[in-house]
Amino acid sequence: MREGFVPWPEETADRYRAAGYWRGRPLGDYLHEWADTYGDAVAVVDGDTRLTYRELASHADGLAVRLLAAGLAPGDTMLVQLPNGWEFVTLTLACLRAGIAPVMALPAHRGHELRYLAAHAGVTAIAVPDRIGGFDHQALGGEITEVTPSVRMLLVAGADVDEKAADLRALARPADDPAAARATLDELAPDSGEVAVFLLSGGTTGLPKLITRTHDDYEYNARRSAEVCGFGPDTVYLVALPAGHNFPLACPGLLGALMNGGRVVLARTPEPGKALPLMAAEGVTAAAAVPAVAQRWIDAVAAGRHPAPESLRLLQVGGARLAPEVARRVEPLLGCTLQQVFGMAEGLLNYTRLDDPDDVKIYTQGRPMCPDDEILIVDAADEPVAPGEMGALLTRGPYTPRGYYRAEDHNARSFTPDGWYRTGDVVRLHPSGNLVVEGRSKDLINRGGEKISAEEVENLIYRVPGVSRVAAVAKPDPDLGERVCAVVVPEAGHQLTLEGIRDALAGMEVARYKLPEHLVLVEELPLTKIGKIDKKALRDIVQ
Ligand code: OOB
Repeated sequence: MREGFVPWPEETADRYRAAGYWRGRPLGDYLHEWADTYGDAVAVVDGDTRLTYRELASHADGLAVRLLAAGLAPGDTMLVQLPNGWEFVTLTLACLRAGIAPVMALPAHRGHELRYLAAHAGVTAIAVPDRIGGFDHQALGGEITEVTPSVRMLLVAGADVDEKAADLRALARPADDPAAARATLDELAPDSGEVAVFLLSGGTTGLPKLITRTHDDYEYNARRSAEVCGFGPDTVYLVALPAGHNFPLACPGLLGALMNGGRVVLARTPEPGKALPLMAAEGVTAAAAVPAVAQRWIDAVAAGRHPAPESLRLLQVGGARLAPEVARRVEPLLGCTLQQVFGMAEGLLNYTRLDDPDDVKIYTQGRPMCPDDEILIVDAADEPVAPGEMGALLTRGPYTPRGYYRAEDHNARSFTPDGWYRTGDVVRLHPSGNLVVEGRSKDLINRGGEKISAEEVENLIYRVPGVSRVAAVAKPDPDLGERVCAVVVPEAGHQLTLEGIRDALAGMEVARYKLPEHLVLVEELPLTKIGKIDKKALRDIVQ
């Protein structure tokens, strides 16, 4: 087992196996089963590229054996930063086949994030696009390769690959001897209890934490989600959120669609002007959105800019609070069922069910998907609150890991001694048995579903000359739900501006979505009775 991975206790693991949640097969093992079952059905659509199940399996196998031939090995880790496209799907499956665990970075990440992730996960390879928009990902990938001693390979997906890098598209073609490749990969198949993928935590700490998801737990995650969402061979699933996020990856996401013979349609952007016509053209039946995206789709249809995609049957909305006023408009305007999803990369998934009454679908965030998801709603002393009262949500279960990767100190705070994960969410049990998310105790900013650690932003702003003290807080926003507001005490004689602070952070190569969008200058920060910065008071100030 990988060092730094926190396993479930053995008797709990036995229970999960006995209940059939954990099947004891690595995720990559399923690829040929899908290909044998669904053969010539189209599995992946990315613009003009269409891959059948058979092609997907042979491309992934070919890529997997070439990665191994190039010196990567089962048990390795790869930093994956690819936009939504067939290369992402093929590479992820190739990694699963070869027992290489991808670390799911976002296209928006920059040097600050990627350097840390590469070092912390000890990756041996990095996969990036050549460029997106004006940004040269290949150059940054090259720099990180140079400064990270463990990295042996830079893979680039695009038309313009440097000599020093490996051409991902060229490697992702069928193996010269497909049967031998398949046999080799079957032979090397990892143990199902090993880490299959590393997801990034929404994070409340200065640096993001890595979440270990095993083959057993992640396969169940996607399989059970697909069951709850009624996925089958007729499902045409749209990936419009960044594919490395848990939601579009496995809730049920692209994995859940592939497991069931469905079709995965990849969109580069969730922009209504692109996503809505794509859904109509490809006959998309199911899509996942964060509330900010759902709202834009609804608005575009309501304003008559685009017709509602007739094929759409299910819209899943999660990642941040969905206002009931928006929830109420989904079914009438988009003509599909609304499903609320309250999930986390750390595991626990709550879904409203497709046949729930309207008030459950509109006012609640659903209930756990697994009968063995354990839920506790507790007060400040970790004592259960009375049913219906608000409290902090703790959870354990067959797809909720027992610790972050290589994070002993942090794990002592985020998990109780008996393995409950402290979600940092404040919830209430609705009389229907569903959960309602009322708020959170964790110190982050949820910008349109993208989680930003306040501490991380504060540490960065402290490096800006002229900053004496700083606190980062969420400012409510009609479009994105929240945006980052920096509350700063300047040093005497310094003129600080929002632009100046943003430029300084951009200069530190921080992902753009984390840069503050509001600045409030104050003479001092309010403190609580015990002398900590009073974030609640600050949130009231920046409202
Ligand atoms: C999803 O995963 P993460 O890891 O980006 O963020 C998890 C956090 C939750 O702890 C909660 O604070 C918030 O995002 N959240 C919601 C929510 N869904 C997530 N807050 C209110 N209402 C909701 N429906 O965001 C994620 C992972 C898998 C599926 C869906 C979302």
